[in-house]
Amino acid sequence: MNRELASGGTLPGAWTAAWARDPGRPTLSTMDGATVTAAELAERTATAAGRYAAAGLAPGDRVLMSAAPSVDLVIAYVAALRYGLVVVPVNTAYTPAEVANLVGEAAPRLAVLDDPARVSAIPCATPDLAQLPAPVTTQLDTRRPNDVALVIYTSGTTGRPKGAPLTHANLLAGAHAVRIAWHWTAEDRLVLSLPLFHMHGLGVGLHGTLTTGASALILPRFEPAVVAQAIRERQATLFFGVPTMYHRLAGSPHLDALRGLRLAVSGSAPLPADLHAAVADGSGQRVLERYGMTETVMLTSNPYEGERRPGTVGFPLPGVSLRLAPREGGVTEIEVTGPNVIKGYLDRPDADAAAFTGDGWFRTGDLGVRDGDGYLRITGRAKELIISGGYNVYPREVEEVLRAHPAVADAAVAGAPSPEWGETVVAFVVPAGDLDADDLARWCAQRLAPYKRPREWRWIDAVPRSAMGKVLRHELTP
Ligand code: MLC
Ligand code: AMP
Repeated sequence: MNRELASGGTLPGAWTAAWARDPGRPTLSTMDGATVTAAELAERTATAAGRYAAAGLAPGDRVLMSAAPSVDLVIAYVAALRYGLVVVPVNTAYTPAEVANLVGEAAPRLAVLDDPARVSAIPCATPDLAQLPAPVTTQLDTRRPNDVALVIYTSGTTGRPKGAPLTHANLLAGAHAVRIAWHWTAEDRLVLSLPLFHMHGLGVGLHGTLTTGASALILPRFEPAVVAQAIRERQATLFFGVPTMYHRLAGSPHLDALRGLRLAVSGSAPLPADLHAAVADGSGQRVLERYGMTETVMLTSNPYEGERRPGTVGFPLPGVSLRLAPREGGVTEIEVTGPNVIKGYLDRPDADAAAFTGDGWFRTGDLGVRDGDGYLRITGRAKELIISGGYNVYPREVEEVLRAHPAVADAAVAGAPSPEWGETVVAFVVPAGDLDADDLARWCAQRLAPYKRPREWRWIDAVPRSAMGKVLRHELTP
């Protein structure tokens, strides 16, 4: 196996080495003209780390981060890792109740938020860390490969959220794997318009950039016109997006701008073959589709050189081993292992028992088959999950909120196909009294992030269930 994938190392170790190789290289930039060179990033993250130390945080403490992408957020994040903190990234769309739930679960010492009013139980700072005391000098970059760098919570299908602890070694293996596979070099310039609280934007976009010693143009949000302007004005070479972003680019007058890129990558949800074709027709760009997960960083990728086959996710990335395990009904589940894969969830032996095989392989919950010549095709999911615009919605979580409404006797949710979002959430409700969709929508708005809220409502007489009481989701027809 490639030495960088197998031997571990830490993210700050790789990043500071890259900065030292070329201190003058612009590493981060924004559309309003700000540029941060490698040397400046080294210095500004050291200063920010000194603020965490001055605030009384100690290496190993957790810090929750939930903010829109910005240079300040990247500095606060990199500084946290250099100081040895464990970062808990949280979706900015979460309601105060959802954030409070994670605060209770993760017990962070500090929250870094655009809007400090979103959290009340612990000290908060904005991404510029202005609320923290003046920096003190502190030790940096002392973490070891098997120390945890990130804990990302997934709501899971049952009970409490599951925390996936990703070590420096896991994340560095993931960053090197895509660096190697996509021929990423220090000369590359990535347009980064993905959120920085999920594996795609953080673990692929940002970590890949910093590990390679390349540069990223940070956009606060995805907008086709701004992405096109960024590609043209900054001679960007790379763009990474979820299928919804390609759908919006394809429906805009800005698709042609993708022509200027060296590589456009899609992931986090299936890229429909007709969208792949529309992007190719309108921009000449043959989008490279890859497959990954929070718990495993990236797993497979279509080839950089050679056929990028629509409807498939290609081959295992460097360092990743993959096998197809037979399941009931003649289907096969994708199981993986490698230096990129977590060893277990935080304090959840029940979840570990379900997610890992006896010989230590991770069950992805995704079903797949190989084409005759080895391309992996994802054919479905063994897990109960709806993916909307690249965000995961766990049906159980939405159902629990609906069932808690006093005028709901029972409820179930399912994903309906959507050209824009991939899937959208549809609710099937058995009313127990007078009830309309507006009441339920208001109820959900107080408790669930917008992307989890049902977009359509169906009134039914009974939720179809198995003898064991399990919702028969395939019998719910959106
Ligand atoms: C926003 N909305 C969504 C939504 N995103 N609804 C369903 N699904 C989503 N994903 C809501 C908004 O709150 C708003 O609701 C309405 O839809 C219209 O919003 P918008 O302004 O059009 O949306 P926008 O803010 O532009 O967001 C769309 C998007 C965003 C595609 C840019 O969803 C996004 O950044 N997705 C990327 C997710 C991602 O990074 N996933 C990676 C997971 S890691 P209202 O009620 O206000 O009208 C992973 C591993 C791997 O999966 O392999 O990568
Ligand atoms: P998350 O838990 O947010 O990391 O989401 C991971 C899940 O996203 C995977 O288990 C897959 O179900 C899905 N996924 C990621 N990339 C792809 C892809 N290219 N095609 C299909 N599904 C994908």
